[in-house]
Amino acid sequence: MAITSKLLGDRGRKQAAKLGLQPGRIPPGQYLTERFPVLTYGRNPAYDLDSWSLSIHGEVEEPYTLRWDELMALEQTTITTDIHCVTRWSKLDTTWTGVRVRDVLERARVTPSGAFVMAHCDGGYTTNVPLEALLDDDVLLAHQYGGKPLEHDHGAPLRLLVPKRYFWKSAKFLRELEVMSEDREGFWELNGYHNGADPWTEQRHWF
Ligand SMILES: Nc1nc2c(c(=O)[nH]1)N[C@H]1C(S)=C(S)[C@@H](COP(=O)(O)O)O[C@H]1N2
Ligand SMILES: [Mo]
Repeated sequence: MAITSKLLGDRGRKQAAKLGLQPGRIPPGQYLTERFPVLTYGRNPAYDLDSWSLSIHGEVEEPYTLRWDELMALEQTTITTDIHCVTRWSKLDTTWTGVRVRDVLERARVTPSGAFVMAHCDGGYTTNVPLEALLDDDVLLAHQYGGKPLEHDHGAPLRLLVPKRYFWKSAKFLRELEVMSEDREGFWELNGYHNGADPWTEQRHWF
């Protein structure tokens, strides 16, 4: 395991050198891909934008739901960022458009007890993130990738984007943000993935 990780780390470093990237650009144990791999547990859930909604609830004073048109009417942000999957691919300079999660959470007025968030998706996938991590500028409810509507495989109509964590925290087919007072584990976290998911310290698995 350690040897594999070291080799892939060298691969990433070599790639970075060849491309003239700064050495710290690729996290340890990752290699670059130009492709955009698809990783979905189960099938893509069907959706209908007319009946679609996103619900914000839990440890908040004002739980609410947003219809698609309401979400689109909120301030939109475009960011370019690197993404890192625990299966060891990283992709640089990916461009996403959507609404800042911070804005959506602010409107719900999180109570002082709120400290973690569970993302719930169509199809049953879940993942948990500390509330604080969702307040960053680069955390989006993303509905466009590379200037085009998200492909279904990549989470249409809406996905969470948390670039600073391994990509399994970036929940596709997002339908609910549940603010929690205590941490609970989501789908992959319950199945052996590390709760933290920091690519720079390789928080990959518990074992
Ligand atoms: N709803 C849902 N979201 C999900 C997943 C999933 O299976 N279902 N897989 C996660 C994992 S493990 C990864 S690496 C990324 C993959 O995103 P991509 O398919 O757009 O590359 O989505 C994450 N979000
Ligand atoms: Mo993943």
